[in-house]
Amino acid sequence: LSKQETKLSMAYIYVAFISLLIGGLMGLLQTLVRSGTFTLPWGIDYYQVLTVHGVILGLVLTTFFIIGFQYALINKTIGLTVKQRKISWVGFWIMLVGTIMSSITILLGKASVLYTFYAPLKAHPAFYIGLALVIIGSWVACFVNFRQMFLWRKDHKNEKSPLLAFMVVINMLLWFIATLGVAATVLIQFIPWSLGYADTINILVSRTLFWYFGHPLVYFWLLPAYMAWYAIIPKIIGGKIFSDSLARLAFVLFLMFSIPVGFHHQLTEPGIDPMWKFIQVVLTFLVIIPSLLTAFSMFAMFEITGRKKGFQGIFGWVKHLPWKDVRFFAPMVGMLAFIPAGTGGIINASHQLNAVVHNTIWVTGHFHLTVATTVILTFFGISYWLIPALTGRKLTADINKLGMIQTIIWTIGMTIISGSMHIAGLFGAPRRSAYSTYSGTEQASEWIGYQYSQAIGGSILFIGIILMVYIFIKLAFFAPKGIEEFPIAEEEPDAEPTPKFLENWKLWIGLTIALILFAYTIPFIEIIQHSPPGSPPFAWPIGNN
Ligand code: HAS
Repeated sequence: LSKQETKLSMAYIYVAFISLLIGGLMGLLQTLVRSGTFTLPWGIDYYQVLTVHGVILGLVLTTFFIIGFQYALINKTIGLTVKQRKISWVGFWIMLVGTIMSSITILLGKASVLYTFYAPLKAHPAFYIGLALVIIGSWVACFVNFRQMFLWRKDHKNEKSPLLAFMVVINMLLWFIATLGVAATVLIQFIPWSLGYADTINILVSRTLFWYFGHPLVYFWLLPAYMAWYAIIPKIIGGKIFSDSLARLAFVLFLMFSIPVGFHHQLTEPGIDPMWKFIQVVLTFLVIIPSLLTAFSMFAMFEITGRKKGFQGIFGWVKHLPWKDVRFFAPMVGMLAFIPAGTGGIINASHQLNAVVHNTIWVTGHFHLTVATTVILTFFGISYWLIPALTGRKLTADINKLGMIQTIIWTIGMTIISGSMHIAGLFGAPRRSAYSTYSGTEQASEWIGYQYSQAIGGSILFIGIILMVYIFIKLAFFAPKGIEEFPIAEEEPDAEPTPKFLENWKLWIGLTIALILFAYTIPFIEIIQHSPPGSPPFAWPIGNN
């Protein structure tokens, strides 16, 4: 990539790694507080720390890393025009200003509302304005990617678009449609309310709009990891993409089914007709299918590559995998973690079982396995080749070794923390609570051992974070100069040609909108009808946190 192209992606990636350090430190502090052995100094509040942790890692790190990575993919596959690149920088600065605004508000203790910012918790208006800016800045990235794909298609009539560019456009479409919901609640509800222009806020509407965004958000995190699994890992292991059509189909299914499912986060909430909850649970089970397709495709790709290399027997192909190459090892551990992580997701989505785990720390365990293990380990795996490829340096054998150690530390830390969260959740331990003996109740005494384990896991993970930041600095500034491969795989030569309809954007966007309207219109009208603003319990006039 050219110097300018590199600069753009690296700008986003710097913010991501700074976020990792700050957010990770907050995670460590939380686990220590929850163990009951540590009190936060200088009057810092537990929820302040928890908000920094969730916002900085869940929203800032992920969004910045993903946009930076995706710009690199677009530059490498279909290229960005100079004009589009200049516009991209505007998006970056808007996002950065928004991030700084929201972060300062949280650090000053004026926005301890957690990353879901549920009303009636109320933050300082700067927090919501900052969030709105982050979203608006990210829309710039969406439109740059859409426009570039449009221009490319104009110049390449009847050609299949490069797989990775297609995937980036799907992920940005998913993000754009999803963020319309959170932008609506922030702009129409939260900002006027926090500024004092509105006396009340309709809580159920705000939560529904949040979760309309909140679930596709998790697939916005997951899809860049899938981009690497489908189109980068095969090259690293010396294989080919198993099926371009299957990969595109999986991404199209994510676009259609990841949005109309937000109610599975609201299954215990009153005010939503159970029939619509049921419908959205059915749709949730449909969004599991593209992940099952992905699992099938990965196994097939590993096996075919292994057999071509001459490995025999049912599991002989496992031996050919380059276990000592961190570009493969880190994402592979992420893949393996996704088997229990996805199983946990299916448990959450099952209505009756959700009643057991909802609002317990099981859910926190679930997302430490999904986003903090599967997705983040894949992002680390991407960093090992992307950063040297961008900065013109080499991933040396020594850094590779450090990366392997980092992956092992991360895996141990996450297994301990997430395992103990899952178990404590089944014993009823609530999520989002600081240390308490709950007036000495017997049930709460069962949880404390698991809280110690979380502190041990958190401490191990913090060592992993320091090591990862060290590796990042080495790869960005100090590794020896050289050429590192930007590994993009090709398709199997005997694969069937990809059907044209998979690139029928009008069809997929039309179906996505139709599904969203089907799943949300009637329940949304009912929510508004049943909860006119101003009538508790759905709308609260007061509520400073
Ligand atoms: Fe989830 C809550 C349901 C996936 C993240 N989820 C959350 C929250 C987060 C989150 C952050 O239905 C908390 C939100 C909050 O703060 O309240 N989740 C699901 C379902 C899936 C799922 C059905 N979640 C994810 C992913 C996330 C994520 C991915 C982040 C990236 N989740 C829920 C529900 C809740 C929830 C409820 C609400 C709970 C409540 O009550 O509050 C599915 O998408 C999972 C499908 C995945 C699979 C796994 C496929 C396996 C693969 C790996 C194959 C391995 C190979 C390696 C090939 C079926 C692809 C083999 C190699 C060898 C060498 C052998």
